[in-house]
Amino acid sequence: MTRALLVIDVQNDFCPGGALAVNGGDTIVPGINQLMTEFDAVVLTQDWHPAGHSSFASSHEGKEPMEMTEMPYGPQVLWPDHCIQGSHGAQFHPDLTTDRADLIIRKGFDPAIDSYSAFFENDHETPTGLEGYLRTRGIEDLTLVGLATDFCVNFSAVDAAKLGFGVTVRTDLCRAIDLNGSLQAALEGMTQAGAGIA
Ligand code: VGL
Ligand code: ZN
Repeated sequence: MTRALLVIDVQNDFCPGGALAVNGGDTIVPGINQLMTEFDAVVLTQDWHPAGHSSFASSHEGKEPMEMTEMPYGPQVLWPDHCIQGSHGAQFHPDLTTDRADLIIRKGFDPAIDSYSAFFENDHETPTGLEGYLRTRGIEDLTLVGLATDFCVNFSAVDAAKLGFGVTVRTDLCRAIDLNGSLQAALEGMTQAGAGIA
């Protein structure tokens, strides 16, 4: 069995002081670095938006961050501007061991579609290419850690389980945004999809 560690969006903007800071986002970094040594492969994801991205509240007249909007692909939370390509906020947390990564996959670069999942954009059909990468490397089993539990980790875990990978989410090495009960909903959704919550 070939096992990969999938490290979701451990970037400055999701850590304290960042544009979309997740409580305690930085506290998981040492544990993630340590866990990397136990896997055959390590993949990092990086939220990577062009300026003016359609998931930003600032791109929608009269909308505030954390309000909802309707996109052609369904409901979408509007976020503060974050993880803009090339910015400091889009860089990995400075203490994250990026040297151990075999692959860094960027997502959210299409101005018109947000991408929470490491596998598909939020239309649930445009692939990022990660599935093919993992399959061609013979990877069958995934452990997920990172930010945020209830958005990018959640969507990645559910998609991975649907695609037939064995999935474990190490919630001790994840932190959540928790918007209107989104953490509880995510834990239930991931369990229902067949992901193991550890
Ligand atoms: C994320 C909101 C917007 C995440 C990314 O990494 O969970 N959340 N973009
Ligand atoms: Zn984003």
